[in-house]
Order: sequence, then C-alpha cells, then structure tokens
Amino acid sequence: GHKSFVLWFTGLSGSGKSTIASELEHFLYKRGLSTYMLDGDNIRHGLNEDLSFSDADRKENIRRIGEVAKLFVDSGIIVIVAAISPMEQIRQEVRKKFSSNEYIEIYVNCSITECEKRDPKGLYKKVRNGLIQNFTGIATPYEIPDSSEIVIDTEKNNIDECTNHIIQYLMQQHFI
Ligand code: GGZ
Repeated sequence: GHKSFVLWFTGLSGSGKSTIASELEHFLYKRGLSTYMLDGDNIRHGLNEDLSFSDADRKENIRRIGEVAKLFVDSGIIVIVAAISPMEQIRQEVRKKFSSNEYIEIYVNCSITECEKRDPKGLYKKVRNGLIQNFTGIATPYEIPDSSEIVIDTEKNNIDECTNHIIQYLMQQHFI
C-alpha cells in the first residue's frame, strides 16, 4: 500500500473547500490511490447530527472528525477533510493527533464578501434574513490559520490552479 495522510481543508462557507477537495480526490483516484472524503456539512447530517453551531459543539464536531480521520489514516487511506474548522486551538489539537508527515493543513483563503457573493447554497441570504444564527464569518469568528502547510486563494486563482498548487506540494514533498 501507499503512504496515508490527511489533507485538512479549512476556510469559510463558500470559499471552495469541497469543490477543490473533490477535484483533488478525483486526481488521486486516477493515480490509483485510495481516498476518503469527510465533509463537515455531510457529517453534520449523520455522525454529528446531535451538534449545533455553538462554540462547544463546533469544537466537538472538529474533534470527532479528527478522530475519524485518524482511524482512516491508520487503515491506510488518504483522508480529505473539508470543514470550516474556524478555531485555531482545535485545529492545533487535531494536528497533534497525527505525526508531522501525516498531516497537511490547507487554508482556503477567500474574503467573506466574495463568499457571500457566490452564496452557492443561499445560506448567506438566509443569514441576512435572520433565518440562520451563529454563521461563521458574520456572527462568529473565523480565525485565520498561521501554520498551514498550503495556502490557496480561490479569489485570485481558479479551481484548476488551486488544485494543481496542492498536487505540486504533494509531489515535491513526496507524499505522492
Ligand atoms: C457555518 C453553517 C452554519 C453556521 C449551517 N455557520 O457551506 P456549507 O453550509 O455546505 O458548509 C457549512 C457547514 C459547516 O459545517 P462545518 O462542520 O464545516 O462547520 S464547523 O467546522 O464550524 O463546525 C454550511 C452549513 O454547515 N452551516 N449553519 N451557523 N456554517
């Protein structure tokens, strides 16, 4: 088998985490590598359906996703996580579960203005209409990471460019 590791995407809702994560998964699949994607939004409808968007529940959400990611990595699979993961402290705690050659954090940089303009799921509109509280970047903070292995900017670069940037990193660092 190949070396397994986790690619942890963090960024605002609408920044492009899931889109780029899926592109990357497709690339790794074509290379014959086994991957599994953990998407915050999906996991919140299953494993984490008991959790809200309070600070404590977001921490628990990320902690559990980190634990599941660890299980998959231990089983030899490349794990791709896409979750807002807005708090630096909990991101650091997740990082500590892995060895340094098993964990790659990818900060998906995109301004809140642009995320709101894209509004792919109409959530920002709902926030503005008072239908969603505690929305990250508007009512609750997103702490910009300062120790991400990779930073991509989906405002300046398109999806292919961002995906290629990650692929280049993985090849240069001999992850793939
Ligand atoms: C942020 C919310 C909220 C609130 C619902 N705040 O863009 P999406 O829809 O598909 O992804 C968002 C997802 C965030 O779940 P995460 O598990 O990634 O968040 S965290 O890491 O902060 O625990 C969004 C939707 O759920 N969503 N309400 N209030 N995002």
